[in-house]
Amino acid sequence: MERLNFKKIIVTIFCLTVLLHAQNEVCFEIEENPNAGDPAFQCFSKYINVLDCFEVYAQQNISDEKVLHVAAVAAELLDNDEDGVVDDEALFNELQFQQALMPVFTYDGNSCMDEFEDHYNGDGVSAVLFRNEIDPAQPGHWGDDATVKRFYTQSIMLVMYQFIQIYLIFPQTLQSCLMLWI
Ligand SMILES: [Ca+2]
Repeated sequence: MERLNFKKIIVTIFCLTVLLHAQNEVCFEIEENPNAGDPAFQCFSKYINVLDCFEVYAQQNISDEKVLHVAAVAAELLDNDEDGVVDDEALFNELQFQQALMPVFTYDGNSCMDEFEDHYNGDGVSAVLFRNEIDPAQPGHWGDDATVKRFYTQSIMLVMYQFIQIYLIFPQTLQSCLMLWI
């Protein structure tokens, strides 16, 4: 039940919104897609593993700059003190457990997105990004860069999904926990 410290996770996520810097200095390298043989992932050629709990998959024609920006935003939000460890252990465990990932497509409804939707059977995706939604020069700026918003959507929805699953199985236990939080 410790993994479901939901209130703490939500508070942490919104606090980090305030702390997000205009630019970050996290360094990543783009790797080859480690799951290129999986039909759901075969159209992605760029890959970054962020802090062992969040993966970024991108199509070949997404610029390296944009792929690195997505990873850097995720890293900065997860590890605001930049010590290489996710600041919130509960959130780390949840993202890792769900095998959270962010697919980056060139545009909505393209063939890669169709393949992904047809073959992906996991629970680690709650949001996607498109090429024209990413602007490394204006991180988080409304109308220009949706990376921050999509990452929050992803994190919150994954935690909510787990929250609801537990509620369906152990409703009384969860209600007791909620009473303690109030
Ligand atoms: Ca940290």
